[in-house]
Amino acid sequence: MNKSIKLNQENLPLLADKMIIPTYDRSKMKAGIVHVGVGGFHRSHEAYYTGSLMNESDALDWGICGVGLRESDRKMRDILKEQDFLYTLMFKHPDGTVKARVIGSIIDFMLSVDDPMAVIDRMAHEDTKIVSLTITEGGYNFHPATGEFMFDNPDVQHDLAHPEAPRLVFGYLTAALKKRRDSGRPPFTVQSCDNVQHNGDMTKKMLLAFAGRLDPELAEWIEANVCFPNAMVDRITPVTTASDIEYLRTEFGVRGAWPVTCEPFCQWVIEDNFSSGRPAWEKVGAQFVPDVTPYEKMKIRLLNAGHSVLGLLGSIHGHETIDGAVTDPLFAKYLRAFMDVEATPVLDEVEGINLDDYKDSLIERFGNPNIKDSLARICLESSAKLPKFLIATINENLAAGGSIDYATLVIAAWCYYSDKGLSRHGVELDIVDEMKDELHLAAMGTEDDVLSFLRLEPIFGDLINNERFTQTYAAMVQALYEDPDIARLMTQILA
Ligand code: CS2
Repeated sequence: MNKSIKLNQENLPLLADKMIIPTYDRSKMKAGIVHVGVGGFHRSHEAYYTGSLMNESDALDWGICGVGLRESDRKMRDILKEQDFLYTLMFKHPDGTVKARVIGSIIDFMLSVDDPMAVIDRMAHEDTKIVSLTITEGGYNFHPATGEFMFDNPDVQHDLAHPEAPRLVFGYLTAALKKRRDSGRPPFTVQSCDNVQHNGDMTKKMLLAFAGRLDPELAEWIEANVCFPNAMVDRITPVTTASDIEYLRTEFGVRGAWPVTCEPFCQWVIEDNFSSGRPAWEKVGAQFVPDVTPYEKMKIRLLNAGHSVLGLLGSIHGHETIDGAVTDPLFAKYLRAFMDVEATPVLDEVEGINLDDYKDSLIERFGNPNIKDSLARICLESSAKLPKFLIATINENLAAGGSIDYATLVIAAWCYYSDKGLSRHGVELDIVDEMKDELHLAAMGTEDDVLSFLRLEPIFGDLINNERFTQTYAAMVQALYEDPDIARLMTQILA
């Protein structure tokens, strides 16, 4: 293909024979949704569902205005703006087929660092019916062990002192809801799209804690009037690479500066609890259920935890991607055993889902050779992920007298990883974690005090007081420090 077409509104008709494009009149769209955190996942999930709905029915009032709360979001804003907020989503099938479509549901993007009041006004605007969030597990600012809002976070202190120019999402939600209440406007729904169990309840709890400190009456109004639907979100979305951009240009003839790639699978299970209406996402595959609890627990404890098992053990072994790890027979066997022996016994029944089939499908999805999901992405911010994904399973098995070996090895591996930052071959691992320094410090003490890592109370709570756990952990961590051949330890546990 010698001539590529730049992705923008004007050129859209030229792309119609290459991929699905928005067929609706984008000039008539309103921003019914303000979304905080426009990363790859939002673009492969909520924005995808919303764009699909617009192609199928009249939903033009549900356009999305993106919001970035960090300076680092500027690049995404600039690129999307340059493309009239259009981008390409490429679906990578396991057989090598790649399908693409242009998503047109995003119509604007604001950076709070440029103009915080403009973001508050946008959320308070009468067109806005939903404020949705993809702010990652760490963005909720809850103490991993106690689940309470962390007021000692310096950004929270800043936001309490400067409610008109906040840094964190809770400051924006509070200021915007205050405006709505004061002007007699109905509230928007606050919809979390993160991998946090009971993500709606968690968002509500955190927001009420923050707003309550600032204005207790407002907090009461929020509690009585604002809806926070819980939801389970799922679509594996690796980090976009330079070769994805190149692929889009050479295979589809499209010049897009920041496409998103994802797996074909997609799931969104939502509690139908919205204060000011919602898009008919069920028309394009979302499921509305009365109680999302069993779905989200199943997903977090099997998929996300499964990812972390492969991520940490695989990094030490020297694997680089999820498909690379899961097609290694030892890792596949270990993952399945972790799921069957430790994760499943503490799960509830999920209506309409056969857990064996679900686990089979996860292993198939992980094995998709075209996704190339890096272990570095999976291990990103482990301190915000593992307490809910994995440590919760250990705690429940300790209480029930169940097996803990498979998950405990992952904690021992996490200690080694945080301490040495190296694979067993001595290859340096790129660790990105808000708590990187604390993790490193705690792990570093292991050679003198074998339980040193577990003294990180915000992560492990009182696990250190459980003798069965500490004995299992100590033996594993000692063996790993003597010889980081993780495969040997995995084989022993499987035996
Ligand atoms: C991953 C998730 O970040 C992680 O640890 O497990 O991003 C995962 O890919 C998504 O939740 C899939 O829906």
